[in-house]
Amino acid sequence: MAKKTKSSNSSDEKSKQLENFSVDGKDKALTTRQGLKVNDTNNSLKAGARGATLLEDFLLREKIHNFDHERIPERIVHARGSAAHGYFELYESIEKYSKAGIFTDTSRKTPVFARFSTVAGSKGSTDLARDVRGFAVKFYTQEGTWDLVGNNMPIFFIQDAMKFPDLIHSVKPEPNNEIPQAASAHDTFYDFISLTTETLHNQIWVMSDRAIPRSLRMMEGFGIHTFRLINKEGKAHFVKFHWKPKLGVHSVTWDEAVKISGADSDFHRRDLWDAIDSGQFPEWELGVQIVPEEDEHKFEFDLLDATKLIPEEMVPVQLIGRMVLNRNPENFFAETEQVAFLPGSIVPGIDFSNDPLLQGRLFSYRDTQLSRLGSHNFHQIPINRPITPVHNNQRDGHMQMEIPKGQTAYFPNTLSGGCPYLSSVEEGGFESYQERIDANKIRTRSESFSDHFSQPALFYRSLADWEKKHVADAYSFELGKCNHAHIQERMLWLIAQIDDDLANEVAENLGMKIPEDIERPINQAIGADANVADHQPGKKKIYLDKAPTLSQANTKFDTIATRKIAFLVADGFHMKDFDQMKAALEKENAVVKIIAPHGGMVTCDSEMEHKVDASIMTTESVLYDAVYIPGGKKSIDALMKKSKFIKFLNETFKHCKAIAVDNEGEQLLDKSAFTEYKEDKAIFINGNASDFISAIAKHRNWDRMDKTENIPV
Ligand code: HDE
Repeated sequence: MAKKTKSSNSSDEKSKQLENFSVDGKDKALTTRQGLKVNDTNNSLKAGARGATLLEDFLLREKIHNFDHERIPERIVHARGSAAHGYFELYESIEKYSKAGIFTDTSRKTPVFARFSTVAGSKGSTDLARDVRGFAVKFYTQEGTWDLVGNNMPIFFIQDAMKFPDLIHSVKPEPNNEIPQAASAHDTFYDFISLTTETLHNQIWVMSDRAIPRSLRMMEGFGIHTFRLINKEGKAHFVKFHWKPKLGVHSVTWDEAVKISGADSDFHRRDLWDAIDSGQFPEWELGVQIVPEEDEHKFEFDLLDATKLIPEEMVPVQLIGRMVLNRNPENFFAETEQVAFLPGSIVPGIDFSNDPLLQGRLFSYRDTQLSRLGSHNFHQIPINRPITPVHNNQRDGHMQMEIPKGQTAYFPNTLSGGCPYLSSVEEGGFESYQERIDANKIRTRSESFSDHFSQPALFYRSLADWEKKHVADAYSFELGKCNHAHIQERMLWLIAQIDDDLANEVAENLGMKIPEDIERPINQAIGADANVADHQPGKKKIYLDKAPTLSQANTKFDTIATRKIAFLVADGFHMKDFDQMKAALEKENAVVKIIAPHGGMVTCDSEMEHKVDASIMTTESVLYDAVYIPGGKKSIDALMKKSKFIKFLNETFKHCKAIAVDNEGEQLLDKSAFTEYKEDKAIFINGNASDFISAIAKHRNWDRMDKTENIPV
C-alpha cells in the first residue's frame, strides 16, 4: 500500500486537463442548457392549473428530452466496472529493451486511469460473479496514450479472434429467455467449452479462486498476449506484462461469493472506493517477462498462443515500476463509463506480436466505441483525451468538439506550410517494427497451438489441496447447473484428460460416470480447425512438475491493511479489551467496524457511547475478514439472545477466518456449531493481538476447512 496520505493528486497533467472540463453547480444558479436562469423546475406550463400541458413548454421539453437520452449501450463484455485515477512510476530504466519514455525516464509520474470489470454480467449485475476480471490501464504518457487492456488471469479462452463472438454468445444469458445473468453455469457455455478444447486452460482458472477475488485490490493483472518492446537501436524483445498487487492475491469462498451478492452486490466497487477515499491507496507493481527474439521457438508452447502462459519459474518476472491509484472519479458516467480502452493505442518502444487474438482486438475496440459512445470523435471525451497535443487532418462527424483552424485538411499541402507535419523516428514518430514475413495467405491455425491439456494440468498440479478442493466444488456446481447429460459427460471426459482425481471427484458430486471415451463431436464442431482437433486430447507435456507462483498459497501474507474486522458488541462491553484490540488493529491500518444488536450508539462498561457501524439486522459476516468479541457479561448475554450473532460466528468459522475473544466473549463461541475451536490456530481466547493480526494476514486458516463441513450455514 502507498503511504497513508489522503490526497487528490489533482496536480498531474491529466487531472489538470480534466479540471478544464469539470463543472460544479455549487453556489450557482440553475439554468437551461442555453444558460437561461430558471425559476421553476417543478411544474410544467399548463392551460390553467388543472389544464393540459402546452407544447410551448421548452423547459419541460428540454428536461424530459435529456432524460430520454441519458442511457448509452453498455459494453458488450466487461459492462460492469469500477475505475480510479492514479499514477505509474518506473524504478529503473529498461532502455536495454524499450525506448518508451515510460520505460526509460524514472523521473516521470505518468497519470493513469484503471478500470476493473467483470466480463459476462450486465452493468447492474453483482460484483461477486464467478468470472474473469478485466484489468485495463490507460497510461497518459508524454508520447501519447498507451492502453494495457488485460485481465486478472494470464491466459485467455480462445486463440483466434474469429471465435470471440461464439465464446461470448455462449457465456452470456441464453438468447431465448435471457437467463442466467452474470453466470457461466449453464448449458450453452459448457456446450461451447466442451467442444472447444483450447478453452480448457482459462476455464480451469475460472473454476479456481481467482474468479472470486476478495478485492479488486487483491488480484493480479496480466497483459496476456506476448507484445514486443523495441529499443533505440530498433532491436525487439518479446514481453509479457504482469501486475502484482502489494496486498497479495486473495479470494473469498464460493459460499461467501453467493452471500455477498445478496448482502452487497457492490462489494468490490465499494471496497475500491472506500480504500482510496480513506487514503489507503491500492498499489500494484508492473512486471515484465522478457524473451529475446532468438528464443521465440525455445518453448514447448507457442508464444503467440494466448491460451498459454510462460511460467515464472521458466522466465522470471522483473518488477520495473509501480502503479498507485489515489483518486476516485468525480463522475461515474463521464469517466468510468465513457472511458474507451484501445489495445491498438501504443507508443514508440512498444509493439504488437502476431498473436491472432491480439490482432483481432486491434480492430474490435475502436469499432465497438461507435455503437457505445455514438461517434468516432470519442477520443475527444475528456477521459479519453491524450495529454499530448492532437493535430491531424481527420475531420468532422458527430460531436466534433474542436474547431480546427485553417484552409487545409489534407496532406501533403503547401497552403498550411505542410502542417501538421510528420515526425522522424528520432523526433518520436511511430514506426512499426519491421518483421520479416515470408508466408502463404492461409485460413488455419498453427499446429504449434494444438496442445490444450498440458497447461491446465500444470495449473491444477501447482495448486494447494484447499485450492484443488475449491476447483472440484466449482466444476461440480457449474456442471450441476447444466441440464444436458451429454454436455456434462463431455466435460467430465475432458476434465479427466487434465486430471483423473479431479474428474472423479466432480463425477461423484454429479452422480455420473466419466465416459470411457466420447464421440468426437469436438472434431466436427471445430470444422475448419480440423488440424488442431486431430491432436486432441494430445499427449500432455510435462515441462515443469509444478509452478508454485500459480498458487495463491504462495502469495503475500504480510499485511492486514484495509482488512475489515467486525467487533461484535452490545451495551456493557469491556472498554479495556475493546480499546486495546482496536488500537492494535488500527496501528496496522485495518478497519474496525462495530456491530451491535441495534443501530445508533452502544454504551461500554465505562459508560461511554460508541457509534454503531451496522446493526446486526443490516449486515452479514461475509462482508468482514475477521471477528473480535470483547468481554463484558451484559454485552455477551445480549449477543447470545440474538441468533443472528451465532449465525455470524458459524459462518466466520466456516469461511476459515480468524476470531479473537476476550473474557466472557468465549461463551459466545460455546454457543456456536464449531466445537473444535480451542485447537484452531486462527482462534484466540484471551490471546495476543499480534497473533490475531498474523492470523488475519494469513487470510484464512484452510486447515479448518474439512472440520466445518457440518456447520449448518
Ligand atoms: Fe476484450 N473487449 N476482446 N479482451 N476486453 C472489450 O471493448 C474483444 C480480450 C478486455 O474496462 C470490448 O470497449 C475481442 C482479451 C477488457 O472498458 C470489445 C477479443 C482480453 C475490456 C472487446 C477480446 C480482453 C474488454 C467491449 C478477442 C485480456 C474492458 C467494450 C479477439 C487481454 C475494457 C470495449 C474497459 C472490452 C473485444 C479478448 C480484455 C467488444 C474481439 C484476450 C479488460 O471491443
